[in-house]
Amino acid sequence: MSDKVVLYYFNGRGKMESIRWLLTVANVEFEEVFLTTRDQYLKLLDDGALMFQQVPLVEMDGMKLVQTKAILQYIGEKYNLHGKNPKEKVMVNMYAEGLMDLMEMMMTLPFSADPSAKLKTIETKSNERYLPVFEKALSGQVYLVGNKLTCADVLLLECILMLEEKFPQILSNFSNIKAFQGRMTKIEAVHKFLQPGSQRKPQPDENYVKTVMEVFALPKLPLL
Ligand code: GSN
Repeated sequence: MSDKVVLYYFNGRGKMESIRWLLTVANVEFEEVFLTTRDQYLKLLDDGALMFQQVPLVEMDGMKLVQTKAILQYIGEKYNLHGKNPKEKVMVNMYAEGLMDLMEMMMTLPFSADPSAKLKTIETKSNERYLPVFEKALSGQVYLVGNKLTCADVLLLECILMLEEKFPQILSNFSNIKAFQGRMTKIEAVHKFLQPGSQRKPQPDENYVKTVMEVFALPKLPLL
């Protein structure tokens, strides 16, 4: 196995996008193998590369890593983006888990029976449950945890950018989060990642959904 970091996933956001974000902020270069056919997935299974028969898969440091949260935690620990002590680490994890719950709802939109109802739920929960937490945490603070950039900040940025794609005004009542977004997007690696042609993926389209359905031999939409 080479020294390179190699990501195996679809050419789309899904569960891999947070990993792409974190590697980018950690200034780690990565290559990607995009799954486009069922045979590619079957080959990974055959090779024993997928511990639970699932992607994301990240080849890194001589390991074949699966499970998104474990991968994020490993990268966070390795690049000092996961808090300095147990109390900071648990805060990073709490924020990260909340953000992943919210982003997971968004991820499932193109596979849902009633995306517009789901979208409404996402908007309401963002406004009433999730964003107030971060607005409060960022009051008088530059970063969410320990006055230092962590994985929680990276996930928050990913999440709010995703929310704004669906609800352009959503941050209008959350001035601390908006200011945070302004600061974060000035980080050189982040700025570059937001430019066209970077490894950041666009919102899922029909082609992405079709590829996922084919690779996993799923019967038909809606799945959820
Ligand atoms: O977070 C994780 O990495 C795991 N707990 C779940 C990973 C997962 O569900 N992967 C999907 C594709 S990404 N979309 O949700 C997957 O590989 N599904 C195939 C299967 O047979 O479960």
